[in-house]
Amino acid sequence: MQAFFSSIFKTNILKKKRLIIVSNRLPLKVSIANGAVAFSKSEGGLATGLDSLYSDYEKHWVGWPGMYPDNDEQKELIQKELHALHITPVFLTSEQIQLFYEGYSNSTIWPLFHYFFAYTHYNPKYWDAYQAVNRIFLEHTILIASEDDIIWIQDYQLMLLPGLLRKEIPTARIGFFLHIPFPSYELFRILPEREFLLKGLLGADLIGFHTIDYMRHFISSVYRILDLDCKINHIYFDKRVVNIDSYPMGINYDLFHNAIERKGIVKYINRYRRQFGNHKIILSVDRLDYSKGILHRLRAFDSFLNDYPEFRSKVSLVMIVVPSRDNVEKYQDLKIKVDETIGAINGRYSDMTWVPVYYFYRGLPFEQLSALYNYADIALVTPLRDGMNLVAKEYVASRQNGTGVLILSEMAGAIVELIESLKVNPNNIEEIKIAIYNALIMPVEEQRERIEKMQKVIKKQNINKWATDFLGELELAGNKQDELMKKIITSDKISQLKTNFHNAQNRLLLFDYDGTLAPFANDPLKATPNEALNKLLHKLMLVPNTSLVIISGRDYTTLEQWFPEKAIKLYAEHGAFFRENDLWIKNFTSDELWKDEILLLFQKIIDKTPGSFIEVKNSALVWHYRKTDSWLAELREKQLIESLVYPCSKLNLQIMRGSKIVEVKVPNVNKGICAQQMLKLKNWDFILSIGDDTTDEDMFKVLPEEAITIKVGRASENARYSLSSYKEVLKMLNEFIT
Ligand code: GDG
Repeated sequence: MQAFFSSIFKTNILKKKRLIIVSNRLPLKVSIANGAVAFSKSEGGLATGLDSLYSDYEKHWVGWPGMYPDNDEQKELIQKELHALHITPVFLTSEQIQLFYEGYSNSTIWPLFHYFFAYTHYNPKYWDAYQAVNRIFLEHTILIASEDDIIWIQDYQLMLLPGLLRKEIPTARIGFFLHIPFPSYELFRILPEREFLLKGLLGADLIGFHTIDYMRHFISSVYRILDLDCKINHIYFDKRVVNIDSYPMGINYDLFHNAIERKGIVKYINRYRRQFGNHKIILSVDRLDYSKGILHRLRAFDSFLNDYPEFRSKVSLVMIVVPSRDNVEKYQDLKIKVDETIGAINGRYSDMTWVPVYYFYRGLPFEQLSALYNYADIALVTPLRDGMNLVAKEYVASRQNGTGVLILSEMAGAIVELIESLKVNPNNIEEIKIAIYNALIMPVEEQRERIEKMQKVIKKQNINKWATDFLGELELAGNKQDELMKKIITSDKISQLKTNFHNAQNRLLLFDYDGTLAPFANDPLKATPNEALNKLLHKLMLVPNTSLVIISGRDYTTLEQWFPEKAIKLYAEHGAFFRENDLWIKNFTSDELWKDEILLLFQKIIDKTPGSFIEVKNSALVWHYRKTDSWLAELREKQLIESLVYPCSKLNLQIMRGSKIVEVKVPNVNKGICAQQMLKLKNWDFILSIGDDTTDEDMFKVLPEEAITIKVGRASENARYSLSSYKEVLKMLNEFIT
């Protein structure tokens, strides 16, 4: 027993970094017999996977022990024993398990995320319990976690926990891994609580999925449901950047590959050899679950025996079905159907010396399972949906002599890596039937070639690599997060800046307008400065020796109308024009002949993109897509830029991507040039530059190091500080003048 736990909780006393794993279930089962606490391993992909995780961290585990203590004494006894092993048990009542685990987790999320829409069951009580239990996990986690710890939350039962934890321990490194598929937006959007789940997940610094597809679906849901700023695999949420990536979970390769060297396993293999003789064996191993495609598989085997009678008496299917969730109705129904189907097949085909399906409705000890992996000629792994599927990998790893055939569903995450398997659509009975036939007649050389290639892949991408990659990137993401956090201007910093502002002799204020001093409006003409902003700017202008400059992408007619006070220096169209006294001066040399050709290209895109439009400026043409569906906008943006590259290089024009815009403009005009012109005018001893857009980066770049550069929204490498929105900018500036 002690050996089992020391293998889970190998700690390195030299490095003290603490890793707290939080999962619904602990990697062990607890029971009480004769007043003593007893532990045993628990089955399931996650427990099996993390069980063999070795790392340099001091590891702690928080989770449900899988039982209900009879009284407080028992609870305390379990707690004591588990605490000594760095395990914090979360005790839940049977009602909580019924509503949170069997309910929201397994009757709502599980079916929906596995594309079993019709099985999805709603009950407001489920959601209440899900929230309540996530909070209970929070309470237990914060009892042991501190801000220097790494907290790694596992799976769909705890999707609210990252957000809850983030509020309690804002600087902790929080990671989340989803072991099941993340469904397409079209399915996910059905959930009434979709927004809360997404926001809960976004409390993490890093969210991991098994495959790129799940990751893509998640990002698409975030885009569409929360309308957040997403850049490739980074999502900007609540002043933080959340990283999203795929980490295909692996297995303990050596454990399975070398298992055949164990005496206990050889004993079983010999026993099977005696029993099955020359019969070919097809193996299938799953938890009892409708997502695993057990019935389809049986139908395919039935059809195989029917259509290839020459294989009767020569091949048997060994089917291990591990009992699971037997309190959920759908699972009870499935069990009955599986029993009936197997009974029917065996009744139809078996003879005195041959049984077509050997059925075990129980979990087998590791030795026996491993012996079967070694003995079976074929593994038939055909889930209708599966996050990853570790059984497929374990079978391949176990084939030390290189023979064997893996038939694998294209709906399992594992298919991405196991491309040398015989790929089948698990809904296509005919295809599975033919795959069984092809597997049975596959020459040994081909088997070896395929198995060897797959072994190479899964040997490398093993469980340790999975955990190390995830944790390494979580730490990196956390470090980057710290850097960004340092840039956020605190109220202390504002007081200090205010003092500097008032002590200065010559002040230069360089402000962008949209998104910096005012919010974005769907119709750009409606983003007029309001009275409060006008008052603020007026007060700033009245501070002696202060030059207030607005450098905007807007055309000069609009700026003139919005800011008639001549004391404000205005740069329009990113500096293509500037106002001097009453005059607008052109700051570039090219003509406007280029516009017709470019307009045609813009028009083509607009016709196909509802909600987008063109803004025609003197020095530029702008395509706006703020109101367009984000995926469509992304596609059209790419198409537009592709079509612009050649004409723009021919006409010597610049293509620029901004905040929900693509702009084509004359060259040698940018906000950096405006800022440089202003720098030359005086010996400024207080320079404040604020902007939210990529075009403002040019301004930040040219300013001296001591300038106070502030990026609004997502922090930028070129700006020293950041503020989350225009509201905070206004708050800070108001502070300066009070
Ligand atoms: C979830 C996702 C994802 C099974 N029967 C016995 C036994 N097992 C072990 C296997 C394997 C594990 O249980 C099953 O793992 P899977 O990956 O196939 O499936 P889930 O339990 O549904 O796991 C899944 C996984 O999380 C990891 O992220 O791959 O997609 O649904 O390791 O060996 N072990 C023993 N006896 C059995 O009878 N000893």
